[in-house]
Amino acid sequence: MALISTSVRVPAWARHLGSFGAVLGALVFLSAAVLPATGAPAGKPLRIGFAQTGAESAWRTANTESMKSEAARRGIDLKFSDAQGKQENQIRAVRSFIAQRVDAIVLAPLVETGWDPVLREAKRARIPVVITDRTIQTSDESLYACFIGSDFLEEGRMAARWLAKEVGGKGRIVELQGTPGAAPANDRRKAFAEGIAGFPELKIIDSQSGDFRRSGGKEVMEAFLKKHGRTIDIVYAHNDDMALGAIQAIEAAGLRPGTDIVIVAIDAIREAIEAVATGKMNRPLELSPLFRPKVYDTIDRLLAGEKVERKAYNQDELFDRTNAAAALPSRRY
Ligand code: GYE
Repeated sequence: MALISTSVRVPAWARHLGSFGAVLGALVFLSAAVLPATGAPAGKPLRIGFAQTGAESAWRTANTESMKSEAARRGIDLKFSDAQGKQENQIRAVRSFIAQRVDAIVLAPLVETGWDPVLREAKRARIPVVITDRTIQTSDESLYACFIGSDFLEEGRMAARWLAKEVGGKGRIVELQGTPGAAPANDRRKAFAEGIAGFPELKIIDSQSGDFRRSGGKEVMEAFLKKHGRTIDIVYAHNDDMALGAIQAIEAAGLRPGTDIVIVAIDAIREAIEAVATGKMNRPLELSPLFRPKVYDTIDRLLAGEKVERKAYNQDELFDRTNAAAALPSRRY
């Protein structure tokens, strides 16, 4: 899988800081003498606020854990906020980080829209915001420093490509969507639909949100099974947790997941790779890895006045029955 990245350029937020740029420049100059490698003033830990979406999935829990442990390892004072799946909580968290005058803010935006006002407040306070994991839609790209995460469109395309080949371009699909309005739900849906468009006999017969949760995947799958019975050939789930919930529903209905119903999902959490290895989910998964060290490295560079990539995409991997078992021993989440 190709690593996609845009060319390196001055972050837009830095270009708009005006006279602050000069101050930043002076600080950078001084930093050689008085600042440690992190970019924080000598003796003072870097203070970073992290506004997390919630704890909806195993991927998310691993993501939180990775951000926290890496912060501890680096001696960063991480202010962590769990928004419990509510955008208003995340906005409130960002506001509180601004009030605390943190050095930088990391935001994993629950949904794509509605961030401009609070990002404007952060910009006014001259606090760089790194958007991680999920993308946003904004009318002003200068409101955040950079994005680090996965390419969800590419994931949707990969899933479609693999599936079309595996089932010979034929089958009735039910789709378990992620959280409504979230970038991974929007993009994985769109790219997958486009990817299968060239196969007239490969059809999405139903599609509903399971909110990226295991319980959601189970409930929606139960409803799909009730409605469509044995006419379902394929489950396309926007994440593993929903697929694992769907597996429970399929087994409860007396069907064999992975055999009677093909299951394609995204994330590659340990349990899903195990399911692939045992044939219950004998379908590939695309991986959104633990990429947190990259976030802190990027913040260090931003605070040191260095250029960073505007959009840095992680590399996704594909798992199927040929490589799932081998991947398990080194799997950390
Ligand atoms: O796929 C899902 C999580 O934004 C990439 O959010 C992330 C998604 C991931 O809850 O499991």
